[in-house]
Amino acid sequence: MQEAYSKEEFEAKLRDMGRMYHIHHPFHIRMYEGTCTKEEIQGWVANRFYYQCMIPIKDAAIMSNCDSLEDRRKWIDRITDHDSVGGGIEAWLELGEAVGLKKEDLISHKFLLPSVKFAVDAYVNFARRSSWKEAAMSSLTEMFAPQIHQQRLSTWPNNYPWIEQKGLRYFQKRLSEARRDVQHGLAITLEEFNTRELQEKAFSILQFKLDILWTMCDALYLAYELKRPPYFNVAK
Ligand code: AHQ
Repeated sequence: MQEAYSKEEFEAKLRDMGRMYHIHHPFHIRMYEGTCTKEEIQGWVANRFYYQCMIPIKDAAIMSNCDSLEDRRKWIDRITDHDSVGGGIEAWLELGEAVGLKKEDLISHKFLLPSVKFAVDAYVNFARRSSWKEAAMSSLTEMFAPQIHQQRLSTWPNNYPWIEQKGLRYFQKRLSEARRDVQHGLAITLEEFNTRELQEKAFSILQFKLDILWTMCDALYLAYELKRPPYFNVAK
């Protein structure tokens, strides 16, 4: 096995994988270009709610595997960011209301597509069964997240004037939280993935998480843009 990349080279290669981030998925491109229909936006909000609900479960799984007090003290912030009163889960419910969805339809996951559920559950189960350090570095897609949150904040008001502005609080909130998460996640990754073999493993883990985000967009594209939801052509 070749020698390890320097920390700078390793970080640069991780960041270069951003070319596969779901900001480049046709569904997201249409979203910020402003050509999504109300139904497509609602479908995206309803399906992403399942992802948001499972993030704290995923992070609790990492906590349960983490034997480092120092790292648990930081990682717990990710759970409170979502679960606390006024936190991310509540902010996403406000987003749901702002796009015209009923709260009970979000909470019941009435519109959750099977492929979205499978992708999200794959992420949670990965976190449960992996070492806490491998699961921690899988969150590094958030290196690219501030850009996508800012893009929504900058384009939705003009593109989708029918969405109440207060619904965008979630994206505003994530700008700083994602940056804080990445500082911690990147420090763990650069420190712990310090052989070429471990660095190659890190690339494959980040690819797995990029695949999860991309697959979620594929499911929405199929169901809402191509109007081919599961069983569209057979009686359910
Ligand atoms: O809202 C998002 C969020 O809370 C998280 C947690 C983090 C993780 O632990 O994997 N990833 C993540 C992401 C959020 N929003 C996504 C988006 O496009 O709005 C981006 C996503 C990520 O990049 O992983």
